[in-house]
Amino acid sequence: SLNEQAIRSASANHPRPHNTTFAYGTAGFRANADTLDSTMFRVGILAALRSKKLAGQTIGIMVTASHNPEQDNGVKLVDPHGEMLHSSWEQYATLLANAVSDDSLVATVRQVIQATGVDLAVKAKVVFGHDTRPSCRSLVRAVVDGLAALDTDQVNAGLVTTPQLHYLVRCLNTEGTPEAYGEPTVDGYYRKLATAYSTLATGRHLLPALTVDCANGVGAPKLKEFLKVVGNDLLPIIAVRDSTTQAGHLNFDCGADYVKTQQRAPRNVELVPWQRYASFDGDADRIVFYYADADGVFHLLDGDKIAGLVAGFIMDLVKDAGLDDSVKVGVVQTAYANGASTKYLTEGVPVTCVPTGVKHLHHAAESYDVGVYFEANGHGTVLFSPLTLSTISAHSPSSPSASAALSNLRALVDLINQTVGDAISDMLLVETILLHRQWSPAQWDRAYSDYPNRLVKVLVADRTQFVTSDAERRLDKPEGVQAAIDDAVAKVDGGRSFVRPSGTEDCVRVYAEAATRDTADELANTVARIVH
Ligand code: 16G
Ligand code: ZN
Repeated sequence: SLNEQAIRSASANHPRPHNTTFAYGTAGFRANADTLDSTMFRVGILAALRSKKLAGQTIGIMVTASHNPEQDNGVKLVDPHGEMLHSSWEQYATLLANAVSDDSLVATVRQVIQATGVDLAVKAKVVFGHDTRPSCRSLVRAVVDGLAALDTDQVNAGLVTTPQLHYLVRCLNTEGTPEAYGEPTVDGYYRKLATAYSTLATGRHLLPALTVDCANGVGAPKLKEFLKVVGNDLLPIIAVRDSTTQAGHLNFDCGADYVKTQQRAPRNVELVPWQRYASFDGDADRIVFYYADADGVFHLLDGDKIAGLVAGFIMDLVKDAGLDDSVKVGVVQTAYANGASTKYLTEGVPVTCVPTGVKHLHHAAESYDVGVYFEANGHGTVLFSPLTLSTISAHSPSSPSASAALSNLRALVDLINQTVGDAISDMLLVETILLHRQWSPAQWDRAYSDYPNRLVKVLVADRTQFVTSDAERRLDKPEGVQAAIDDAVAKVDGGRSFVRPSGTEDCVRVYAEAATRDTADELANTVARIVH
């Protein structure tokens, strides 16, 4: 039964701030850390309910605000297979977070139990972790109080990257089954990746070192822990922006989001021409690569470039292994993918476009035998369908070269974190491919040239008035706006533009692409004026 008194008295220690409403959005709850204590407590309760609803399977809680400034924090829930919380439960997260008093919280818990058919007799199990933000310590305590109020079995994963937490959830729920994903410890995660990477890298001619900007976040200590396991001789890496103890440094003038949106190297990182660089974001679930040419011009290798590199490599392995009749590769993108990447990919593979947000990409990728998904911002991974996994493990190769391709394919399956985008795993994937191809970043970049593009933010009175369709590429509302955008686009050579309400900020975003830098800027400004 429900211990209402336990909830009520614990809730009294985590009062809800007035004049704030919370919404569980595409990336969970995210706000200034000072406002989040009650929300964390309530997320603990929700995770316990979710676990009970799913027959006591382990649910994950990650306390992080990713690339947001250091003073923010946030929290997201992870479902048993290591994927994002099912969207049907987001409304309950929002309801609980906004209950105005201890009593109404209890009533809301009752309401969620009723609506979802939770069996209170089931013991709940939850694993939780956090990033390097100074606010995490007290916010995690609030989560624990929420878990305790429902007498939950807890696993404290401590300081972890977001994808490590997703990995742990999947491992804990599959341990001892035929679908076992790995040893449910962070050490097990390192060993799994290190073994796979060693298989793929051994015997290859080493490339010059990769410099990794860790965004002064959790990726720094975790990358170093991994390097101890894998050893430096197969993976020469120089970690920079790796300070997690100095206040205000997290994500500041560095990290994947900074590099992608500013289109420049982290501040004070001097790019040596033609060398490889990569940036993680604050919770290490995104990565972008870049380099400078001989003139010092910055070149970004973003999620689109990664998708092309990865899809091409996997298709080659599948073919060389003799599996190209039974295993089909597909790519999933969003409307933000550069048009040049879509054109390039479409020549070789089926490409699907879905709305922004990891859950949409992940879901669409599941419909391919091998689904490669990346957002342009550097979040992405590769999913192998269950049938494909058994095909790969049962296949007997017909030649020594087919056999070599097959072992590489098998190692690749282990190298890739299939629960969610993972900066460390994606870094290893890219490094593996460059090693096999013996490519410099410029050779990788040669596949296609990005069309000039511009992203602008427009503040509007009410962004909920903006309703999109066709994977966010068209505006159904406000009426007439799409027709005006179409007119503007038609006047520009190579023009493409779309408008969507942000899921994380109170604004709408305008994206525009065109044949030249100037016309792309102009188109973005024209469309911004149309929606304003
Ligand atoms: C969230 C999404 C990210 C997306 C971004 C777009 C997840 C875990 N994260 O951070 O994938 O790129 O939102 O932000 O789904 P926007 O809606 O403000 O443009
Ligand atoms: Zn992130």
